[in-house]
Order: sequence, then structure tokens, then C-alpha cells
Amino acid sequence: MFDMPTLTPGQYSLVYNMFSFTLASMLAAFAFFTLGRNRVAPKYRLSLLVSALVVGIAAYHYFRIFSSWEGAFTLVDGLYQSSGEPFNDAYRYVDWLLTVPLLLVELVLVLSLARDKSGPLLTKLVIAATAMIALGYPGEILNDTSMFSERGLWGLLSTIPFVYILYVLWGELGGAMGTQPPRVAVLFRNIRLLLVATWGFYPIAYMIPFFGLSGAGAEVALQVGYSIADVLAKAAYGVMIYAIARAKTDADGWSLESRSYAAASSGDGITAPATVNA
Ligand SMILES: *C/C=C(C)/C=C/C=C(C)/C=C/C1=C(C)CCCC1(C)C
Repeated sequence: MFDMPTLTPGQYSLVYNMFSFTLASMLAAFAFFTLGRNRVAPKYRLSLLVSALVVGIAAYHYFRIFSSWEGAFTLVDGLYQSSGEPFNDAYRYVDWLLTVPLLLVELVLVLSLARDKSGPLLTKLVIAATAMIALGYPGEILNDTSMFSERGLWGLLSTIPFVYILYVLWGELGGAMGTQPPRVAVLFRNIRLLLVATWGFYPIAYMIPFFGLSGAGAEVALQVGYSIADVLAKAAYGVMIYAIARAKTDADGWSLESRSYAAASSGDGITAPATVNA
């Protein structure tokens, strides 16, 4: 953690407004995932609940980051100068430790794979995601400015589980798409691209000191970048999870109106999903 640079009112407000926007987006997403749960078949509801948890946890942390940002500066002669109170950026790592494994859980749950497949997949992905964040943190708090430093080493170690996660998403999980309805397979390919595009921002941000960037411009760009990446990786990603849940609900023949499967509406009380040839 380093001293906060002096910011112009424009720089200070840009970050302030981005935090406000992110907090509002997370809260809106929380409401959407919570209320939208009833619009999908019961077996996909746990996934939407996890999506709601993720944005709920992120909303809480953005609330704390927002207050910390306000406390870290004082307005002196028209400029925002360090108040002496540190800006607590560590909230981000606490947030990631909880939300990053849950983002992968959402994805595996919504696909509703056979239990003997989803169990081991969940275990592998949750362990890898937790290791990725835990290994990044010791380096994050170092002020090294060279790639060949302790910060660089922790970053490299953290990248191993990151690559492993991508390997599982493209390998094993991609392979499971053969048994999914075509529309779900397309949505899955898209959400995987969203994941790699947004998650890729975080290791790049971690390398900012290695590029010799520091000062007001770098700090503002970093906070704005994190906010955008978080909204996309959590709220927009959750909306795509919802779209997958809806597509699977339709493919299963679950009716929103009768709140039952097509097979069950014949009155025999059987609630098994109708077999649909997609
Ligand atoms: C909502 C928050 C998300 C999706 C955060 C994702 C964070 C990462 C993918 C972080 C990855 C890192 C590396 C791959 C190496 C350097 C250290 C990290 C932790 C920044």
C-alpha cells in the first residue's frame, strides 16, 4: 500500500462516480437475480442464488471501498490531497477470495451436469480459484517495480491456477457442451469469452508497477479499470448465467405459466423434465 497521490477534482470525482456506478449496478443485479429466480425451473435457482450472493458481497465491498476513498483525501486549495488515512484496497482481495470461486460455482451449477461430473469439477475449480487469489496477495502488498522480484514471483505462482482454470473451461467443461441444447452451447461459448476478457484485466493491473507507471494517472486508471471489470465479471456475467438458465428451462419444457414441466401438466403428478429434442 502506497501513499495516495494528489488528485485534481476531475480525477477524484471520476473514481468517486465510478464507485457509485459500480455499487448501484451490483445492487440492481442483486435485485434482478433474486426476483428473477422464479422465472427459471427449480433446478437452476441455486445458480441464480449464487449469482445474487456474488453481487451482494461485491456491493458490500464497494460500499466499504467507496467510504475508504472518501476518507483517504482532503480538499486543500482546490486539490484532493492524501488525508493521511490509507485507502484500503485490500477489500478487493477479500472480495475476490469469496466471489471468484462462487463465479465458477454459478457456471457449473447452471449447466446441471451429471452429479459425478459436476462434483469433481466444482472441487477443482474452487481450489484453483482460491489458490490464485491467495498466491497473488503476498505479491500485491510489495512495492517491487521489477518483474524479476518477489512480487513477480507471487504473480507467476498465481498465474498457474489461473491457466489451469482456463484449461478446465476450454477442455473438460467445453467437452460437456455436446450434451447441451445448441442455444446453451452458444451462450456458454460467449460467457467463457466474457470471463477470459474480464478476468484478464486483473493480472494486467497487477503488473502496472512493472511498467513503471505510478502517480495520479495510474491510480485513477486502475480504480476505473477495476470498477468496469467488476461490473462485467460479476453483474453482466450473472445476466448471462440467467440467460443460460432461461434457455435450459425452455429446453426442459418447464412452463413459466403453470410453474411445472410439460409432462407434469397432464395430471399424473410426475415432475420429471420432458425430453426435448433440441
Ligand atoms: C470479481 C472479481 C474477479 C473476477 C477477480 C478476478 C481476479 C483474477 C483473475 C486475478 C488474477 C491474478 C493473477 C492471475 C496473477 C496476479 C495476481 C492476481 C490475483 C491479480
